[in-house]
Amino acid sequence: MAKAPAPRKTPARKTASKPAGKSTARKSAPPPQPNRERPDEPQRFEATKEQLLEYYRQMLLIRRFEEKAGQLYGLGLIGGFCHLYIGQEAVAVGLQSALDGDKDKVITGYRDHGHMLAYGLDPKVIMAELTGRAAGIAQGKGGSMHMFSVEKGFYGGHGIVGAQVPLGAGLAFAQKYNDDGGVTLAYFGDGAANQGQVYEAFNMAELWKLPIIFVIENNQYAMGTSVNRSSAEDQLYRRGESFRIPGLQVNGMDVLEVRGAATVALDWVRAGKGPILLELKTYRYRGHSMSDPAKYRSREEVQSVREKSDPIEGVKKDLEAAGISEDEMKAIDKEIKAIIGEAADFAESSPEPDPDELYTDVLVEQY
Ligand SMILES: Cc1ncc(C[n+]2csc(CCOP(=O)(O)OP(=O)(O)O)c2C)c(N)n1
Ligand SMILES: [Mg+2]
Repeated sequence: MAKAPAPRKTPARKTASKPAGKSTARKSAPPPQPNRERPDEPQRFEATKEQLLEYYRQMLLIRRFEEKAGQLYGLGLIGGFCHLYIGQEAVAVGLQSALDGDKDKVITGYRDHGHMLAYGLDPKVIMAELTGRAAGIAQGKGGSMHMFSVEKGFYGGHGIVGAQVPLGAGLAFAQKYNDDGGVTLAYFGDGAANQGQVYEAFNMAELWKLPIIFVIENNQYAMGTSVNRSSAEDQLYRRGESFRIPGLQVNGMDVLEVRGAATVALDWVRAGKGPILLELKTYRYRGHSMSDPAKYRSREEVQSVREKSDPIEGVKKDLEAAGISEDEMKAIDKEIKAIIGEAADFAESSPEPDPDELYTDVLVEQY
């Protein structure tokens, strides 16, 4: 019978501090395996009547809120920057309606009012923040771009393009570390997708299999340039490929398609497979911010998108098909109008912060 080979001895590594004979070599981690599995092809979500009505209600709430914010800005009641979400409503509503509000987290850039509304934050405190009032969600000191609610799992509101992406990876790291089952949704724009820090975050997120969904809101334009003019790879869902992060391209003007993609992405991440990237093809109707001459596109282009692919008109067709009458939809419109009117009245009439508040909330702790 052949003798079993003697176990191979690992040669001892010589170090100055340790006696020879004991290996101090660190076991290196196995090389990462290629991520060959692909997520399922998303299906258009089959919503119940109640869900459809809820999506319609939320999208309309965002649209009317943003229209009112635009008016208040024109009246000089809102200062500083203000970026409206009109046209993109189906993205935040379709994705966030699939989240678990108790454990999931959301982080985004400066175009943040819609995401906050879609995550159930009170329109009154968002509007009060816009007008710089003490009752605002950041006590009137953050304004349009810097809203935050740890309580609701909403981590901002960030003015530095792309900065929310590594911060989002940090949130997901904490979720994994604490093993709390939560997922982070990190939104960023097509312009932000060309930022270097985004790719550092992609690398770490995939390496550590963090529970994060990277969401590129491709509204076709950054500040004054179209995505096609500024991006060597303009199929943004492919941007995670060299990090083995799978990507899906989704029609961001159809709330049910968005909701369908959310299911696939959440299943992927919750199964411990690491990050996934969603590119939502959408469109912003208004200028980049309130002061945008919009010379990079024609009025006809905007009009054509409004006529052919408006997300609210789209869901109305689904509502009709589900047997919801015009009158029922009108009743919701009326209800939303009242909520927005109330939020604007509140924002105009509540007091500004006390001047002493200038010195609070500057640092988390006292030094
Ligand atoms: C690091 C950094 N660079 C530049 C800016 C100025 N800036 C603000 S928004 C923006 C365009 C970003 O476009 P995109 O990511 O497509 O988002 P969108 O505004 O379309 O939602 C730029 C260049 C900034 N705020 N931060
Ligand atoms: Mg953009």
